[in-house]
Amino acid sequence: MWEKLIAFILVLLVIGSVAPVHAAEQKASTWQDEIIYFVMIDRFNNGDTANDYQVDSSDPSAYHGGDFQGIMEKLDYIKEMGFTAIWLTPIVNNEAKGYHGYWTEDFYEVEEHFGTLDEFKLLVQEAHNRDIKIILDLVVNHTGYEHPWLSDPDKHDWFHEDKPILNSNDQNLIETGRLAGLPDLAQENPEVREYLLDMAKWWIEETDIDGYRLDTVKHVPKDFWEDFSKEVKAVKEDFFLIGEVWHNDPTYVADYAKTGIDSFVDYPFYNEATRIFSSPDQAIGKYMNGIWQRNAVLYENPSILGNFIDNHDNKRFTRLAIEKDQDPVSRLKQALTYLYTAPGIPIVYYGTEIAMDGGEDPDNRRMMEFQDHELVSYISELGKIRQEYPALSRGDYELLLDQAGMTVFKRSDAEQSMLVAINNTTADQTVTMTNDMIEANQQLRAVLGEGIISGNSDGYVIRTSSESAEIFVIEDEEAQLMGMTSWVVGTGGLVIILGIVFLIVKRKKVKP
Ligand SMILES: [Ca+2]
Ligand SMILES: [Ca+2]
Repeated sequence: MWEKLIAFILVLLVIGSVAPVHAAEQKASTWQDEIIYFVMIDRFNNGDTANDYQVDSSDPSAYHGGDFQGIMEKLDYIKEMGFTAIWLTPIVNNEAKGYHGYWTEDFYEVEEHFGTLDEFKLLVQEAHNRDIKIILDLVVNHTGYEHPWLSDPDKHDWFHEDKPILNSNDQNLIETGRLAGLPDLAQENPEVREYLLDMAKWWIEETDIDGYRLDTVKHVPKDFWEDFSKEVKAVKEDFFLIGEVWHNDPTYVADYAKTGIDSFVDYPFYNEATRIFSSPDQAIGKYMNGIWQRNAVLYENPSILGNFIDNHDNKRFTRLAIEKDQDPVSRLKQALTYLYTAPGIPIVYYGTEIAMDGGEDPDNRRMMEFQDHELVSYISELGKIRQEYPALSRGDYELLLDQAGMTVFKRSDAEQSMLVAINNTTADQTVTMTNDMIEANQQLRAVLGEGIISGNSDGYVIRTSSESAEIFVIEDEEAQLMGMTSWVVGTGGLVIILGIVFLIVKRKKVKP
């Protein structure tokens, strides 16, 4: 009986110590907490040479051999870098040379270079087993150049007439013209619309993917996207839609949020971030703060936008830095720090973690080389920090200090406040955060970087070396003290309970 009592007390103790952690884990899963790794399937990892049909790694426009099996083998690598979701380029069957996936030949078949439908399902399952979500790239604007429907007399009205998009301000032409000469689907035709909606729903039901990255959104009419969002989101709870509206005007991009698309790859963010961080001494604060302020007005939830510094359609960030005679690794560290601490979902393009070089498409799609690299560690560290401190993914953004090449901003939610200091200059900097920026009686504990900064009568003095960044959690000294007290009390309580158990057992033993 005593053994049972002891076991019961021990169970209570275990439950008591585990419960708070469990509660923290149960926070509502929303997409703003994700960190996305973007993979071009053909260029990532060749896990199965049996599907290497006409592979030529010396030709940048040919298949290089990457496939589902290769991604599966690297899921742990992706997970360890702190990513929680993977965006994959389209997997549908493409016509010859469609290594990138954007030249559809059959909307319902899997590209044979990548593997089979069953292999893809397994990839999704293996990702889910690791708490990684899968976002699939989907193209509904156009087909490949030689799609069989083009020669099918019954499908004549499935395409718009062949005309190029010569005027980039003519929205009707943007929607009905041929992008890069690609056959443009007529979504206003009810048969086409139904086909595309059924297809989009089928992939979710069949493979259990978690989201779509929608290609060429601005080339398809908004009323199609309204139907699309409604129908597709009804298939799976919390299904995520992130659209590509490639435009520099934030109001133009934001107008598509009315269609029900949750998020967009933020090109206005990309333009400013790459310009500012690809060389030192550029002003940061006012420009990046401007992006945030505009987004905060334009979007219901600006923290769900997708931020990036690299993608498959633009020169790699490394190339931008090289063109300015800069060291790409230190430039990337600055840019990545901002990417991971600013409001918005960080999206990292494969290869950025090894500072992969690359000019315009297709040079920006070189085959991945897996290697130890300081940026792999740096990204892992940033990922850990972003996951550990939700204020970075959910909190407000407040610019505190903005001087030539140096910025300090605060990210706060109801639970915590973080301070990010980015020294984008080639000199060491010392800045003081006055008590109207950060209240007195607090301390800054570095989570990227080292040490604790206590305040003095002037405020908090932050010293940063040239081209470096630090992230702090702002802690209330009083709260710290209370935390210590509750720990002491908690530990004391445990000692007392164990003492009682000990006495009871002892008493039982001495009984005749
Ligand atoms: Ca292969
Ligand atoms: Ca179109």
